[in-house]
Amino acid sequence: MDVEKNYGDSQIQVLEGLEAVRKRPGMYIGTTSAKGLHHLISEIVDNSIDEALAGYCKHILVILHADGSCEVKDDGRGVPSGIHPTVGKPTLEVIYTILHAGGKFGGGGYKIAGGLHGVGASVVNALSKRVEVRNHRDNKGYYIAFERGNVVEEFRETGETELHGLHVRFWPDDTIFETVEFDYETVKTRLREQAFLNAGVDISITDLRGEEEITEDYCYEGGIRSFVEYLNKKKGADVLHGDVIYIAGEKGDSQAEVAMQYNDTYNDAILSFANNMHTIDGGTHETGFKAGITKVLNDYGKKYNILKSEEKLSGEDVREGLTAVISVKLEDAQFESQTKAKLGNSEIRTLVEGIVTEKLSIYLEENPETAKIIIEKSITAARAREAAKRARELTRRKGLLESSSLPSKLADCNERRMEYTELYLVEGDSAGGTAKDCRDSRFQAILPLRGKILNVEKNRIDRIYSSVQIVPIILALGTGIGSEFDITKLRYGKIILMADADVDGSHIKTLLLTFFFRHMRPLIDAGHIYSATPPLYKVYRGKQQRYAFSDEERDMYIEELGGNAQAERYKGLGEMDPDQLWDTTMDPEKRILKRITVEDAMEADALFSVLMGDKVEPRRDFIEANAKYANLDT
Ligand code: 28F
Repeated sequence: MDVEKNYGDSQIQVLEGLEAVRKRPGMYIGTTSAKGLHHLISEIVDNSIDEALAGYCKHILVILHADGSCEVKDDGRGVPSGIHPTVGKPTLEVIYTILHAGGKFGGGGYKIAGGLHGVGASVVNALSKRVEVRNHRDNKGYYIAFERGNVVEEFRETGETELHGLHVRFWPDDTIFETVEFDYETVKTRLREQAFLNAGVDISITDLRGEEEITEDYCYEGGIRSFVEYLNKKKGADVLHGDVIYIAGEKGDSQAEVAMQYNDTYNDAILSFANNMHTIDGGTHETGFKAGITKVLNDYGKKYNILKSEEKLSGEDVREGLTAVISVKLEDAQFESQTKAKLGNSEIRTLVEGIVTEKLSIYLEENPETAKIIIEKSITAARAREAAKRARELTRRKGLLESSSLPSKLADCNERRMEYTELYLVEGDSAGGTAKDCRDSRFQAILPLRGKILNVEKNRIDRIYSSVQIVPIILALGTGIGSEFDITKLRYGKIILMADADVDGSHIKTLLLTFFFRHMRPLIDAGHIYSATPPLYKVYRGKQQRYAFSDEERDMYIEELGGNAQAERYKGLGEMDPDQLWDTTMDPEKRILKRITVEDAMEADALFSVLMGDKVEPRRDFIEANAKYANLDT
């Protein structure tokens, strides 16, 4: 860094003509598509950012002018104003007309922290119809203009000024680019990204092309921490821990920083950058980061016995719901892959993995609450993944799920058209028997589920797939499961969970919902899953009777029937006789069905962890919260 502080006019490197750039633009900016066009802005802005990183520039303004040009202004020191000793021309002219070796796409080095200000400026000049440069330094203004890379207005002093910094306005060459129209959103996104990556640098964009002037301003003191917060907010996700975890370190000339925060979704969003360039294809910095967090979380889980000895978190597990930004700065960055968007420097993997391993461990030790949240999220992911794997294996098991036979306990209905049919999943053989007796067999099918309930609290989800309760359901629905799941094969329009209104009933519903959510999610999304609502009380006086679905209703009926009206609590479905069950719970004319909805994936993510967690209360709340009153037969 120090070397670049005060270099004079003599340090410009290898010289080359600009014709090469106009002949083969792709070599220098990758493409002449819209992407290449926008790259021009980045090339200029990058120079301002270098000046900001050197500590001399705080504001960068980007203006999209109505005439199609783009102007970039910074408030740095401005370019040294003298004559370049070896070239014998003004330094500003040298920077804009002589191609520097080692451009990004020509192979070789990179400018950041390397003190190569101005790389890229000549490329922009070569590919622009016109470029005007206004330099402000030591209270004097200077001006020079170019067309297609050639000087058209000689370098001159323009008088006194209070300004400092460089202003560059360029008109991209429409004989080179497929389009010369800048896209506001593209520019804005890129600039905001740069503001995140360079903490404290204030970057604004102004669009003067429309009827109304638009200006947006980006400056983040938090840098990539703010980037992570922004990404999570944009997702609409709830974060699992308040603070963004921030890790930074350096070795030799290389610096690395990482910001990370978990949210309640299933997906990860890991963005990586090398020298402020987005490395879409990842590379060594990303690999190092992933290896680091996997190791740290496994070690932590083992150390505190949160992970059982046979359990191991995979990379995927520890990344579920993770939003992270990795930014490295290095000299001599090597880019691989077709798009040159993959970092290849192997020393960076070591650096990033090293700092993550060391500093994330420390962070977790110092923040045990956050640590617990993260590790539990990862364990949930691991178990779900394991369960999914078993589900797939299960489908492969011939003669079980692939068989076209229906489960023996199923009392099917006559109607074959799915839209008209209902399948009642009934807790317990005795209630199942009652339901079979009273149902309308034209369209109502009954599948009793074994009495003894698999306790989701105490059983890993993989047990569910071999469970005597679940397999018959899969067979009855006809859809298959896992990768073979096919909703068009669904045999019933409504799948109605009918369980007692007690804790056991709640458990079996939880189990079923967990299962549907994870492996037959489209059934929930399409509104096929319902919950029946059996009454809580029978209120009677003589021959008159009422069914109450709440305590309030019970009290109301007691009053209504008057005198010595009695209320009797139904402890289970099995206590009702067939007529009562039909009247209260199964008759489409009278029953209350609650449709189970999953509001959106985000919300469901969080709810699922609740379902899989150790606490019974939130799990029960889930069922209640997600059972919406649905109108009959809608
Ligand atoms: C709108 C684009 O390009 N800003 C720039 C500087 C500052 C220096 C510099 C640039 C000098 C000899 C190369 C000033 N004082 N914005 C920009 N700001 N280039 S480009 O120096 C270039 C070197 O060879 C600068 C002291 N050192 C450097």
